[in-house]
Amino acid sequence: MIVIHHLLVSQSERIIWLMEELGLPYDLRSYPREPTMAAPPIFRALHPLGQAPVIEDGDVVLAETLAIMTYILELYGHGRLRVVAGASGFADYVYWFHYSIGGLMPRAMQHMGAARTQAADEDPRAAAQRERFRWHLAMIDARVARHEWLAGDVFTAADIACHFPFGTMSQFATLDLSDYPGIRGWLGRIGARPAFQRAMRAAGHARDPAAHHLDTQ
Ligand SMILES: N[C@@H](CCC(=O)N[C@@H](CS)C(=O)NCC(=O)O)C(=O)O
Repeated sequence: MIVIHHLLVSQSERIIWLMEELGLPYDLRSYPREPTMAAPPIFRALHPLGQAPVIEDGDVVLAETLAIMTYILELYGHGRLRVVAGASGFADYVYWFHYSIGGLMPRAMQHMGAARTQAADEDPRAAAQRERFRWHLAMIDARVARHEWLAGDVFTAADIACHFPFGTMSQFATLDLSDYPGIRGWLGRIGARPAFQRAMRAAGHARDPAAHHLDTQ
């Protein structure tokens, strides 16, 4: 059985969610952060970079969210939660899946860092960063306003991969989605998924971590 090493309140919840969506069993080991917010030493013992998530599957020890998700989907997904090569929507699936951590996460981290800095308001570089982040929000909003899910009509791992900045991460920085009804609708559709609800409970959340965006609808 796959062991998921989960750092509480972190990106590793995506892996729990993926397993719940696939209906696969897993052995969940959850750890709180250190007082410095770092992951505890077990993560460094598992992988040189010492970050979550990490999974173990027999002899395989694997880090890096999208690597883990790809590994699970390819080995155990039986074609579910992804668009196979050649099928309609394949390019969209590949784009949104990889955009999640290649494009969105760095921007969202920057946004979170800037939102915490008081000087950010007067700093023209911070204003430019905010503007850039709005391009991302507008792009995602347009996509999920026109399509039910990021890859098109079908929920995929791309939705799981892109959700984190709008859920758990957005609890720690101001993220006003009032101008983005498409994103709020998408968050609502995700929040209604039983597998998502089970996963968030297992990950340690008392409620949907994106619920604060939906309260304002
Ligand atoms: N690119 C990595 C990033 C992993 C990462 O930043 N993990 C954070 C949790 S959100 C972490 O372990 N933070 C604690 C630390 O760095 O000590 C991935 O997508 O898996």
